[in-house]
Amino acid sequence: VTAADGEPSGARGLLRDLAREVGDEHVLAEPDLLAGYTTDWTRRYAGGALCAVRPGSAGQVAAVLRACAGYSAAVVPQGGNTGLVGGSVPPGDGSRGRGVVVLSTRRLRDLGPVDPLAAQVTAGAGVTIADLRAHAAAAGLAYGVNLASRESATVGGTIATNAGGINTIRYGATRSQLLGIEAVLADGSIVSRLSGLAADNVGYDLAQLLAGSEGTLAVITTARLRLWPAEPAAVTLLAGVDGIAAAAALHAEIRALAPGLRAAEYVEAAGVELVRELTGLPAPLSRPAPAYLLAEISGSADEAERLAALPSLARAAVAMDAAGRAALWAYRERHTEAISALGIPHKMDVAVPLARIAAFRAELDQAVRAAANGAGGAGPAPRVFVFGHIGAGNLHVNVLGPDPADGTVDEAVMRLAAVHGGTISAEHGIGRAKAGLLHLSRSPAEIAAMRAVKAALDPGDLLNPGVLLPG
Ligand code: FAD
Ligand code: 2HG
Ligand code: ZN
Repeated sequence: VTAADGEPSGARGLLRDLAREVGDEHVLAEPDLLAGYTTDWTRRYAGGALCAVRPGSAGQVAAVLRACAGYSAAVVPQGGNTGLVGGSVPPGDGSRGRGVVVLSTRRLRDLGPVDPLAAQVTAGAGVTIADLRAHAAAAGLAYGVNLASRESATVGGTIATNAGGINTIRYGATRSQLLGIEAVLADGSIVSRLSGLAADNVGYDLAQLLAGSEGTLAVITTARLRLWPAEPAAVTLLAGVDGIAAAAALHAEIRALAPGLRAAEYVEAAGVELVRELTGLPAPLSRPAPAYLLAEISGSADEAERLAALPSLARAAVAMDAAGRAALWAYRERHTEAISALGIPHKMDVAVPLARIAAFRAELDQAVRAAANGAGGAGPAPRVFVFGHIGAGNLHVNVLGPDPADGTVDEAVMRLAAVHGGTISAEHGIGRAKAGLLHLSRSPAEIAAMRAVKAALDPGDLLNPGVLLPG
């Protein structure tokens, strides 16, 4: 291991100790090896690190945390590095003179046999969601979380962010799948409860405390997860609608008819056009619409036929086979990639009550324009893309144009969501991106309680300092 220049004192000693614990080949300090660990998926967040370390067991994670604590180095836990709020990479402004170590969980890939009696499985933190889903499917069961980053996002990362995704309306977010956890606390102690008992009522629920903790309380190493009966999709449909109010109403109409509704997603014409430019896909419908509702229903063929006959679905593309369904999903799932191909976006992930979603959308463009101008945005008008999980009231607002380093537009969108009774984070979490705006969605008493938990479990501020809680 070669230490880089300009590193804090003690760095060489820490690199040596880490190599002794996990093996030289799992301590990456050379800039070209380190680069993939220090910049996030969006390219908006990046920072320097002493090294990335890749422990291969909970015991090695504990040894890494003890070594880092001994040198007062900060630790940034990282799974698939698909997080969208800057929480999986080191801070851009350094860590107040502390060295930073990225702790990658990607080697923690044990995947136990599916327990068909309990419908549960035990999975290492580094297992990807795609691998977990395939493993469950091979046993005739399903994992409840599904998201476009499935090939890279990990079990540990999705627990740490309490990830949502396209099936949240049916199965809940990641915390609803979580039955037990093994994790390493900042002092190196290992807490482990992986029995998966459906009835176990003994005190504080540490697994649930870690769901959504964003790497600030512990490093998750293994999880016991709930599985669901597999429900083959009966139909996927993409319906043209006149706007967001119509999309919300159509989703409610479908839900009333089809209890197996498991995805209700929203896209707009601008985003669909962008996806088409990237992918070469044809227009989804013969007559373009200003917006679209993408719905997926599991159930019987009868149900699918009843739905297809709905007059409000006259303007819909309907697919019942896997290839046709995947083609419709591409219009929705390739938004993130298509937007990133144009530049570094400002990404907001708000939710508002469905009753307020049309009012929020109506005020959004003007709020973004005013904020961009207020920030001295003499450049081109900001481009606003809105899409998301409308069944959960969750809208992704992506803005291209304003300087990625300027948070004025981000704050304006989050304030607008708060004014409409919404939240600043529906599923991506707070990370570094929104820590300063926590007060828009949590009261001073709630923030004080969160700080007390953090101080009790991590008194030395070892784990992900600056993430989730404002510094
Ligand atoms: P990382 O990005 O590596 O880390 C995320 C956070 O978790 C960081 O704060 C990190 O410190 C912490 N962390 C990671 N592993 C651990 C661990 N083992 N122990 C403790 N802390 C840990 N998110 C959604 O919610 N819904 C979506 O539909 C969705 N779609 C996406 C689509 C695309 C194309 C992309 C790029 C991202 C999407 N995301 C979505 C965001 C992202 O995939 C999720 O936040 C995911 O949960 C991150 O998992 P990860 O393994 O990549 O974690
Ligand atoms: C999605 O639902 C993800 O596709 C990503 O949560 C959202 O790119 C985004 O802003
Ligand atoms: Zn999403």
